[in-house]
Amino acid sequence: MIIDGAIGRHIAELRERAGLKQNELAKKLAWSAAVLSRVESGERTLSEDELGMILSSIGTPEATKARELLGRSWIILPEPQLSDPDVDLLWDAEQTAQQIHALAESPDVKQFFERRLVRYEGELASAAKRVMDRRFRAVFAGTIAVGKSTAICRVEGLEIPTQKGMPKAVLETGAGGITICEVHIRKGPGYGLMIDPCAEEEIRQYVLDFANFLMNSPQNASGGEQDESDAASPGISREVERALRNMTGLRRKRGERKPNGAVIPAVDAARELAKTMPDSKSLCVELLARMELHKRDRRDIWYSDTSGKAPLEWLQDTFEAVNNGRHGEFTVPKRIELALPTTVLREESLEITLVDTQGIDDVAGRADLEQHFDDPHSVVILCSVFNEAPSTSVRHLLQRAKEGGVRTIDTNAALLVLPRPGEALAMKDNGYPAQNDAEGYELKNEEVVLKLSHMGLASLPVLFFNSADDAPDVLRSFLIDRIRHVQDVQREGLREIIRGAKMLLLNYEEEQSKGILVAASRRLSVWLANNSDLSKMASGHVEDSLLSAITIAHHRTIYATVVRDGSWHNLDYAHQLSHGARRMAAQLTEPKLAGFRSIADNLLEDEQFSDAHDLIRQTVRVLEDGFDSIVRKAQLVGQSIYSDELSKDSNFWEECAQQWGLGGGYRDRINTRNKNWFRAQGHNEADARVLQMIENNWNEAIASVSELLGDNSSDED
Ligand SMILES: Nc1nc2c(ncn2[C@@H]2O[C@H](COP(=O)(O)OP(=O)(O)OP(=O)(O)O)[C@@H](O)[C@H]2O)c(=O)[nH]1
Ligand SMILES: [Mg+2]
Repeated sequence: MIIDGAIGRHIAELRERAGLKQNELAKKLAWSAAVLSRVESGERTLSEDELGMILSSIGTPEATKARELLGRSWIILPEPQLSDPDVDLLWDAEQTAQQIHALAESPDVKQFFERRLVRYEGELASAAKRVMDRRFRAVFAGTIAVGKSTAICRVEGLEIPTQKGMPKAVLETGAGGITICEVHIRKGPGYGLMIDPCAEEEIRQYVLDFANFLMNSPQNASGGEQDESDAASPGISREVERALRNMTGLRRKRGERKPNGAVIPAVDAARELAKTMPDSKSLCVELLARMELHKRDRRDIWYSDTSGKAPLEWLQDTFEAVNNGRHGEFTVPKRIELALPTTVLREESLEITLVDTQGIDDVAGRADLEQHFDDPHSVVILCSVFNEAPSTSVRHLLQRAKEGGVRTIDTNAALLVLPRPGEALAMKDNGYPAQNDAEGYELKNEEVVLKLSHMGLASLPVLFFNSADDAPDVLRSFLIDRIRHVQDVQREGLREIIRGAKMLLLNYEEEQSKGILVAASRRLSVWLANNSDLSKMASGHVEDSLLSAITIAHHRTIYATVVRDGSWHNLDYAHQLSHGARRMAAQLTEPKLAGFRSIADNLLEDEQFSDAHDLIRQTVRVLEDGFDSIVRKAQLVGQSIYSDELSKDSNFWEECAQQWGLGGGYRDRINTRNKNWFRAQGHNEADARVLQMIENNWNEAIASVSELLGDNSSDED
């Protein structure tokens, strides 16, 4: 076997840790130092014998261990790297999987065992894959201007010192509405930016909205609701409007008073241009022409020392230019990746990406934020201002995650409270002000825990972090601890499966424990038989989440989504329907899952069933997997109701669009139309489709559990 050059780095590490210089080891091997150097740099491959010689010449226990590791043959699981800290756990999983596989293949294995063996093999493979994956994301989400970008820059040292006050953050920060899209900070070959652009159609729609806004005077541009912020354009966030203005060169100039008293009035170049245009379509064409999108086709840019700037300064300038549409070669970004040559959070054993998100300006339930709750390798850091902690949008996101059946909130979410100087000291204890920040945090923490416990989330980890004063290590340790905790839970999940699989291998030989299996199976089967029917329970409607989102959304947000036929990231019909469907699924099946778990827990606490513990745990996992897959499928059904039917109903969208400008009650008019659509003849089956899917899949999940129990519970021996 020829060993891949990638081993070279590992050899160099082992040699260095053994205190040997390259030439010393080369001498022991009777090789030239040049050959060893090529091996270590990965340029020269090795035979198995040569590798064995190198490792025994290094001679440390670590090198002996590496030799042992290299002797292992991985058949079922992918081979982990030698330096993988979980290499022994994974090997245990591999060996167990090999035994399980061999037994499942043997001709005289009983069917009941075979089903469980096949299941174990699949469980081992997927849990091992999860443990092996070291790519984690820490996603910062929260209201605009809460300080997400500032905190990320603090923790990662992406700061440029200033003469006084806070250092300047590399990611642009400001008074809110700054970060234009999701920004991923990760390790790369150097300092650089890569962008995923917005689709042309999306940009065209932004420009059209902007043009419509410019053609109408601010007074006419409202949905009839009185609001002091009506001077803003609907459909485009502040971040995007700023980028469009910069790309078209149509800026606003503030009014000015000269020292001689003369007043120069404010000028909005975009409005001036609009005055010369016959209608918004022509204006839209003119704006698009000015943007010169064909020239904005660059997708990445890298630092070179010829720029004459220090790397962080260059990164800051370039990021700001791209984030504001001021860089002539870049278009409106949908996602920016910011590469650093250094290891993120200085954690060599992990590949961490820090994700900065666009601040929540209105509806918190956005697909781009909520998708992260479903990723087992993401920790969602919910950011809140101090005084409102946990803020409404954070509570809203947590509430929706709970009702959507996310089972990993406790492990994969955390609350980050971002106090500004002085806020903690303003806290009072029995009327007396806090003596110091720590005491202020403690007092606030009591309030936070109380609010979280009302939501059933009292154990959610909380950190108070003042980006201006606190050491970055505090936040770094918190983030690493969160990730480590997720890893521990994933490892424990794998261990549980290995233990169970080993027990099954043992039980297979020891038929005498069968009586216990029969008794345990019977109890579980009786419960399943009594709980398979979901149909009698109320579950709400698929449109419920959409209706409540519209109730709380700003009328401009609603207008913007309606003119985009419901497809807009700030208030997305498809996403709200997905969530509505998912909520129905969780509402129907979660209590059942909890019921099954409590029966299982009773049996697990009972020592007389100890021989059946692996069977009981395996059935719980099967039902949990079934539950997870039901909520995800429900989401897809919700999505398809939008994409297959609602999005195509042009009359509906036209009617909704016409509701703008008809005076007060805009939200109600839209929601009446939403309700009517779902209650109208022919659309009525939306709920039925979701319910049918839930029922079928729940029955399938129950059937999978029963199959594992089957032969035992019916076998009267
Ligand atoms: N004094 C002080 N100011 C802070 C602190 N954290 C953030 N700020 C300021 O608050 C403002 C908003 O911070 P950002 O980091 O831009 O907030 P954000 O959450 O990224 O905002 P968006 O990207 O617009 O959603 C900036 O002016 C920061 O300088 C802090 O701990 N202390
Ligand atoms: Mg920001």
